Amino acid sequence: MKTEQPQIIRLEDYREPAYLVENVELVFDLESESTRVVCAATYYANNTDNAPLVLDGEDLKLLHISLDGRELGENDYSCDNKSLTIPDLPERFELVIETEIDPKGNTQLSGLYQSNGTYCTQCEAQGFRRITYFQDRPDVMATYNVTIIADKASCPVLLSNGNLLEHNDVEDDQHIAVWHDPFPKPSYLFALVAGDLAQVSDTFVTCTGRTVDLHIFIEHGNEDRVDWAMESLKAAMKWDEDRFGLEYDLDLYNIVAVSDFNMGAMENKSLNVFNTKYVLAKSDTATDADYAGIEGVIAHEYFHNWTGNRVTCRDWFQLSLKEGLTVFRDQEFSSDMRSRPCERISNVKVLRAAQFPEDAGPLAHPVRPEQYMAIDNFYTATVYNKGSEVIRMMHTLLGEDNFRKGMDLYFERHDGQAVTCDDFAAAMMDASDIDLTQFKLWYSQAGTPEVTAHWSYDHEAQRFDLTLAQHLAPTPGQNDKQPMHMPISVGLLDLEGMEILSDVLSVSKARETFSFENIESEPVISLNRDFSAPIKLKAAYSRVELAFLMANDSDDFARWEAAQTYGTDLLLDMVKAYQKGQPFKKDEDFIQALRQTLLNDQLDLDFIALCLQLPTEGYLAEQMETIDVVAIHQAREALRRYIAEDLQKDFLRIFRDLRSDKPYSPNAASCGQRALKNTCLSYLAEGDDPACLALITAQYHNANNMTDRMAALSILSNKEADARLEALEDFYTRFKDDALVVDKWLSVQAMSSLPGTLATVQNLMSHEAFSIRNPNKVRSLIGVFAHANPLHYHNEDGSGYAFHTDRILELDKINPQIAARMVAPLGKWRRFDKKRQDLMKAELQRIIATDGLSGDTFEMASKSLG
Ligand code: B3K
Ligand code: ZN
Repeated sequence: MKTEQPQIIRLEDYREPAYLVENVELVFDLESESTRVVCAATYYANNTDNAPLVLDGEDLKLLHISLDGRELGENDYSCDNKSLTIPDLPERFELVIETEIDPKGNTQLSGLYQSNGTYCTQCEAQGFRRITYFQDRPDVMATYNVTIIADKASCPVLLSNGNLLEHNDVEDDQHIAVWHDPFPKPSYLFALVAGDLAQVSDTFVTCTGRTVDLHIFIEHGNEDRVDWAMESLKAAMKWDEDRFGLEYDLDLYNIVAVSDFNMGAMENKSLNVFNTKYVLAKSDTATDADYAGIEGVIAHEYFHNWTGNRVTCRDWFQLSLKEGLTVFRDQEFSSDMRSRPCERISNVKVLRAAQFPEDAGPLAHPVRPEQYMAIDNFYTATVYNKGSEVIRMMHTLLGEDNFRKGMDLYFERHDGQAVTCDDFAAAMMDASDIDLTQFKLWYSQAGTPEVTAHWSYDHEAQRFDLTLAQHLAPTPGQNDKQPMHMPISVGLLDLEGMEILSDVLSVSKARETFSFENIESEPVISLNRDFSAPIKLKAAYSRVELAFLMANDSDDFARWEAAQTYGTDLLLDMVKAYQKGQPFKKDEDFIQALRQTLLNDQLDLDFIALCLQLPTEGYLAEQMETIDVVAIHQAREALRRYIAEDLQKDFLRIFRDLRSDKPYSPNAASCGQRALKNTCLSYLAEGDDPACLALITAQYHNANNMTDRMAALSILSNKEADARLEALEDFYTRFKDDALVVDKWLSVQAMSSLPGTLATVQNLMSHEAFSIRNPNKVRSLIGVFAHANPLHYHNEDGSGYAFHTDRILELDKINPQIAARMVAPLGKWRRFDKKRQDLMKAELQRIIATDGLSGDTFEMASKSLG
């Protein structure tokens, strides 16, 4: 089969739907390989004159169509593998369509499919068309009535959106459930689940005193792993009432966890479907990071009930309307639940690791993209994480009170509608009287602005001048860029480290000078505090100033940032030395600055742990014109060894002090304690001292929680020692029946810097633990290798690239969405030396030349080639 070039869909071509739908009646007769779906819908013309009705459909077997009770013959409509078109329609009509689908054969996990025998759906963005023929676009909103008929023994649980109206036994051991969702919704929020699942229930009483039943459905045997998800859900419901005045709107909220899922979770109205990874946790199987992830994702999906479901997107170009805003909301929630500075730091780390490279490469696109081939390729860090930064900047520019007024106005105006990013910005502007016209360029201009800062102090005039100049480099399809409007938060510190001034500058010109008067002595400036704008800041700080900010800045983010900037500066010098064959120089001042941080008892432990972590290899790579993965790895390892040598005693003492026999708790304070203890342990491991190896091995075996066990295993996985193999074997034996823990076992091996890692990964592909059909397994093994192991992935013999490409092509036939999402690392070819460039390009060409390639993968590979 030749690859069909996918069509480009453009924002400028947006037209309202020709017909709107009032109500959808769906009947599902569930059979594993041949499910029958009857869809009866009431359509009415939307100011269109006798336009044909074009319904989307994919992988459907059409059985019958009838229009107002009359069965249509083949001459009454036309149908191909993408759509069904019916001409000559009245103003208002009822259309009944019967289709047959094959849930068991659905390996794409889009539409209706089976996961370990459970029927479940994933309709965002375009999965509903794989269930029935429909105008599968978010601006067609309807109420839904859903009838599910299934075998009672194998599918005792039958769920859909909204309220359960009826549940009865019928003949032949079948039963039937009827659900009604009173809120009009787009098809992407439709959901159905049927299977043999266990259920854990609780209730939440809303601010107006209504009781909401909460249920979490999981596979039998997992009942003891849902407490944290349930706690998180209740906390999120309460937080949304307190912070945004948003109350839940139905009497029932269901969450179902399935093990085969293309992403993290899905916010279907009152029936969220989740990847088990974001539901199941107990202390001996989940790490602190897993607990935090569950809290964040449970909250994110819950928050979508208002930002996404009650007010949805007019079209998929507006995806960030719901995603950017909901990420902002979940980040704020997590900041209120745990340490705000640490949450901000980890959000910025994600932005820098995933979004900045996207903005700087061939796949750069604006927060509101203007064109796409496959919308599934646009669930990106730009739409989500940069989208959230855009909302955060509005929040900073408007202030909390005005922002809240803007949110209230947004819901007042648009509840029940499908709207645009412009509508959101208009509500913010109208509520605050702050002009966001220029600010909206953040939605349309791709790329990360570079802001250069220069400053000078005039002793005579007692004035401090700060000049900021911004530059936005061209991105694909956008050569000329306008200056952006951004809030830059600054502070001035005197030489004792006291804060003289703090302010948020509203920056809007290409070059602009801000003067601060009555500054009595030369201050040190702290810039872009709290990462107030998602920019690359170029500021000529001396190392002395960076150490000063590390020790004194009152803004914790800026304090951490100073440590990162200092570390980066140092490491890039070491990279150069390595490339020239020169010995590394040890910078005692940096190590002493880290020591001061380590010993500062005013700081939170999780914050100290973050400050002690050097910039990642990936971050360092982004700072280099031509990436040298070997030099980066060597330099970073050497600096870690220097730190470990000089601070060994401190690390050992703190490690011992922080060890605890207390039962595990996921609260922020205990997480901080473990984070710092394990950071100390990882430095202690640098010396290859047998006593330290014994400490690590002991922690691995004696840990009473997965965070500590996994921390020890990660350290061991990089050690050429028998202890590594023993621990890996022990880990698998202990946890082989636990899919989520096996994922960790795969990842830790895929990340190893030891020689032979690619061979290990290749062997693991045929291990009983691995399945290419399960997205979690694919991400844990292949995804982690390609994204998080630069040293081996970019091996100069090209073996990493070839292995990766083979897997992309293998996956493309099974699950194109997952295959396409794996292409990005190859798209970084421009950043490497000629030899690697050629190897990477050749692999991209090999992908494109493959017959029958999916549109999703074609888009990513062709754009990556440029
Ligand atoms: N809205 C879903 C993502 C759907 C992805 C479709 N390819 C989850 C979320 O962002 O909440
Ligand atoms: Zn979302």
